[in-house]
Amino acid sequence: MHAWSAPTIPSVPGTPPPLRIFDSSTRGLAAPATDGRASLYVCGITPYDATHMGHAATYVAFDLLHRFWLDAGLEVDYVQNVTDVDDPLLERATATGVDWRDLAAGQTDLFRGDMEALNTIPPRHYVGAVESVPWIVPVVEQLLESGQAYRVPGTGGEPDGDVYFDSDAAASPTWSLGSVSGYDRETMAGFFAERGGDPDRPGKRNTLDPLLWRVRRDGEPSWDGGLLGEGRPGWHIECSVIARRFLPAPFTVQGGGSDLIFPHHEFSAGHATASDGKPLAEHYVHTGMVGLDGEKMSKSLGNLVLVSKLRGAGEDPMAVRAVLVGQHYRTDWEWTPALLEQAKTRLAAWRRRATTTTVERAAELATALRPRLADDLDSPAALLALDAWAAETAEASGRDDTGAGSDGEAAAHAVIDALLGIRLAPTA
Ligand code: 5CA
Ligand code: ZN
Repeated sequence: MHAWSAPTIPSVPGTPPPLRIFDSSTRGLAAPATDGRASLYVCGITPYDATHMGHAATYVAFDLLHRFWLDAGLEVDYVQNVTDVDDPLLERATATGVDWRDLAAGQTDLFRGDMEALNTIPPRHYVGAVESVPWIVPVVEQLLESGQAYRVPGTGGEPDGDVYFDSDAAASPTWSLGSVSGYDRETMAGFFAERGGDPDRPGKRNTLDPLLWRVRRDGEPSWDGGLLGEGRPGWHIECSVIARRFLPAPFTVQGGGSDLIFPHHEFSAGHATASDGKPLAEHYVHTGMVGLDGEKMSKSLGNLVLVSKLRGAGEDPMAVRAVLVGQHYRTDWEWTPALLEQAKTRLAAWRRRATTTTVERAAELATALRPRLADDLDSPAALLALDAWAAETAEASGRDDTGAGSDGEAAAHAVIDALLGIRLAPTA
């Protein structure tokens, strides 16, 4: 499916120091080896409700990584999916009397508009679950054939033949249960039940085994599954197959919110390794959860601050972006209206200061921002450097800003846009 319009990324003289970023699978800082290219897969939305601040924070965080790599002169292959068929989407469609396809298409469109307004670089490949079904079927067939998947007999009203991943049979030196999340069995069991798993389904070999293929049920959409029979894919195999199809094995960074560490990224990796013996990704990077009034912001709870609502109310999307960039990507935080007000004040100060800056001072700004971003994407520190720059007067900084003018302003705008994705120039 199509993504959204790509913004122009200004190029800024100079290069950043090497990146160090926190890898949640090793629980330590990693220095991704990139060799001129980097590849990124970020788990996309399940489009049954509009983009909230938690989604926006996650995509803006990976947009900072994308921009860092571009600034380092790398070619970046970026893939994002859309889970355009899944239980919560189908449930919402039924509850609201809307066709599930219309619900998904409408919400995906809203998301595109939000991402564009927030100045995020689109993925090169934006891929829906529905369009990936024909690629998923042969992978599940092969997992069955190699004994790393099994069929579960029908019981308690469920039909025969759902296919599950055999976590124990698939264990290898490259992947075994817990190797991506680092969680112990008890923690995994808790998250599995909480996040869409079905530990109590009779006939499973390991209660944590996830669904690969759900055979057709009346009233649910289904596709030709070859030897699997009519049905639809499980969630983790979707991302595993899409990532493998468009990115190298392993690719550089698997990204998403920390709510995806287990079971989603654990099993996306497990499925890929069971299929071809290779690790899914070199590094796993996860964003903290954004909350509202003491709870995780989530579509299922309904406690949402929507990007589209703020835009509709006339808020500057760059102020929203400044709130998001002002938080460290790994920290859990709470959205408050005060944060938006603060961001507006900062943004206005940066805009004012840009008009008095010189090209030379703008270059120094880039030199100040880059090491902060290289340090595990410390964007709050980068914004403090912007505040310090904005607080400077020509006198206080001991320099003569008489050389300032539109070149200096354009240079400052370019630095702040290229590295942080914050556009200071008014948009048409
Ligand atoms: N479609 C799947 C991923 S394949 C999914 O999790 N969709 S989602 O719509 O629920 O979330 C989309 C992205 O936003 C995921 O990366 C998720 O981890 C992230 N996310 C969801 N809620 C929050 C939140 N409150 N704070 C930060 N990130 C969040
Ligand atoms: Zn995913």
